[in-house]
Amino acid sequence: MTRVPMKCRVCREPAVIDLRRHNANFCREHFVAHCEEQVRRAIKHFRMIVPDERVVVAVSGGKDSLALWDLLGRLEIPADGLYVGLGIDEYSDESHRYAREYAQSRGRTLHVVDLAADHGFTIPGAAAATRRAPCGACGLSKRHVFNQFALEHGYDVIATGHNLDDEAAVLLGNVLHWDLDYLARQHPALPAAPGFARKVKPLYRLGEREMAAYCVLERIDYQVEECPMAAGNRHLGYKETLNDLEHRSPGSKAAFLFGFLERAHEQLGRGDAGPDVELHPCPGCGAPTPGELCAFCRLRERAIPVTAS
Ligand code: Q46
Ligand code: ZN
Ligand code: ZN
Repeated sequence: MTRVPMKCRVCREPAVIDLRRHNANFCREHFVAHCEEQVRRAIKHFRMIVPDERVVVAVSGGKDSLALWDLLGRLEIPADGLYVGLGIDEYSDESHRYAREYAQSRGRTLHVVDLAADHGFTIPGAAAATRRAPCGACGLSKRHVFNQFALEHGYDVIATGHNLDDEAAVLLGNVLHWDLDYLARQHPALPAAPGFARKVKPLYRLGEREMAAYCVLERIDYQVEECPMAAGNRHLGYKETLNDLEHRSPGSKAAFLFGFLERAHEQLGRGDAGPDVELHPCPGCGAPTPGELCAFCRLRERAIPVTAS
């Protein structure tokens, strides 16, 4: 049987990728246009970024954040990058190199905050001291550093590279545990609040495979290795489950996530701290916190200091 070559849905030229979810194949040019369109729609639908706002992209050196930075450039949304050094041995050094090389090759500004140099600890050191899964300490540290950096440097918006697969996996975890607080806070655009910059996820309409293809087609070199501390991260299991489902029934992931955003999220409120929780500046770093020291400062106090590790 001869194989019929795939043709681009738009121009009928040979296609380079098939997207079963969209029931479409695309050539390189129209695949890039498709990615651009999905990001444009996301930004417009949730008013993620309005003209003249200052945007900082959380750049990890992986495919998603570099593709996001690139796509914002295509949409003529100027954005700087921020790389956070987590101190995860060669993995962090390499990731930093990919982020730096992309920034240099495109003439973009990449800021760097290094947990070891700037805060005296690393993620492995924090995980060992707290005896908890490293991803918890890592996520908390990244959120804190991005937010503080944005506020201190006058950025209005923090854009992260979370894609459709990431968001659907997080949603599955939150639904399995019926965690209403997390569900309320799961949204592609979290508004700014006193002490917090707006946080947006312009890639939530694009899947992991699309982002990898975008980087390959646009010749963006990225960190392909998985983080060595990811083992045991329960989201990986949720992703596999959703991939099985998607394989059997293309479009399931998008239906799950988009249905939640369109039909369920509003019923949950916006997931702010609520009127009864009073926030005050953390004595260690000034970030708003309901307790004495904020969670980041407590982690920093408990983590094994870099010099002793
Ligand atoms: S970097 Fe950090 Fe991820 Fe590594 S330790 Fe976990 S959260 S897996 S995105
Ligand atoms: Zn085409
Ligand atoms: Zn603090």
